[in-house]
Amino acid sequence: MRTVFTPLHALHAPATEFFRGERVPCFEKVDRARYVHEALVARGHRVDAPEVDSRPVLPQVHGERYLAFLESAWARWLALDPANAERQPFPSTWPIRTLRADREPSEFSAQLGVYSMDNGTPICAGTWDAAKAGADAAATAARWVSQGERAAFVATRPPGHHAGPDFMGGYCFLNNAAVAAQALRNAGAARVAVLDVDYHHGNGTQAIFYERADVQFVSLHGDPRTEFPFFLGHADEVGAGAGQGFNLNLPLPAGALADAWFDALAAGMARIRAFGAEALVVSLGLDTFEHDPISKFKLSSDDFLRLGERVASLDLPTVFVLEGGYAVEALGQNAVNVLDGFES
Ligand code: SP5
Ligand code: ZN
Repeated sequence: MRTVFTPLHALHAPATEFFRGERVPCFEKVDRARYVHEALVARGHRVDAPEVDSRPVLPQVHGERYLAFLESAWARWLALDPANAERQPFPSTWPIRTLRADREPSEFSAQLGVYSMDNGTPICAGTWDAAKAGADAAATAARWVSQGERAAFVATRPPGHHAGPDFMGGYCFLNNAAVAAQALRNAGAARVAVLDVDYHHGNGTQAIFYERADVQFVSLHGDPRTEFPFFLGHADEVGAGAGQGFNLNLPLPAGALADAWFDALAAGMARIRAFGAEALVVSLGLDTFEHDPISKFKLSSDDFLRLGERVASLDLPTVFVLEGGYAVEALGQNAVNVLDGFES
């Protein structure tokens, strides 16, 4: 399969995140993409650099103010205090119920609260450049597929599916899957389906397309009653306005086994067929793996071959976008199993 990878992902290398009140090393590590890249090369997949600028697509899926904030965030953090170069900004105040997000504060740390859904998504000096390179990679894969490639894989980090129209969160900054879906639309696909198989609900992707009838969002994920992102991903979220009926959430209990997961996949795929999608984006999180350190589904490495086979049966031009997956040493094998299953 044609794949797109850039070493610029390594510019996003924050040191720590908060976990149970402590700072711990980030789960979303630079090594994730290194392992995936190594496995792609070892198993004979063609790897190219991004060759499309995603800038024209970004404002179609994110707000301009959010984009401007994200691009300038590190410089503004440094402007507060040069010693901040050795520290990471985290939000500490959020405009939740009764507070106003429409009056954007001028203070950087307050804006950080406006544009973040959690305090688990650290920014560092290279975050914008890495995230932008990842979005470029997604736009590149979409172009290849719209020009006739059967499928392409975006081997990128940081991930994207928690990033909403105007906020970051869940280790995500720019929504790469949304960029790919929008780029496929721009290239002429009338209807695009996004199938999100990450352990966590893709709240950002859902929010971006929630009122649209041209992009269907279908997600399998840990039940938000117990699993991050907690505040979206329930089965009663079906889309709104023109988008009503084009959003399908299939939450499964933490601990769900592979058989239940594949049954839900079949239900999601039936809806994609009924929608009449002309192209498919797969938000390929591999944190459904049985040994993932932060997730609770039980898929084996062989199950990822099966996943690839099942997705191929939709017979659609397909862009795979890497999302989560924190069992780092197994990530390359598991990701490439999906691609090899797809091509088998
Ligand atoms: C893209 C993606 O997979 N983002 C996930 C973000 C999850 N952030 C919250 C992590 C909280 C970890 N809770 C772990 C419990 C382990 N016992
Ligand atoms: Zn995830």
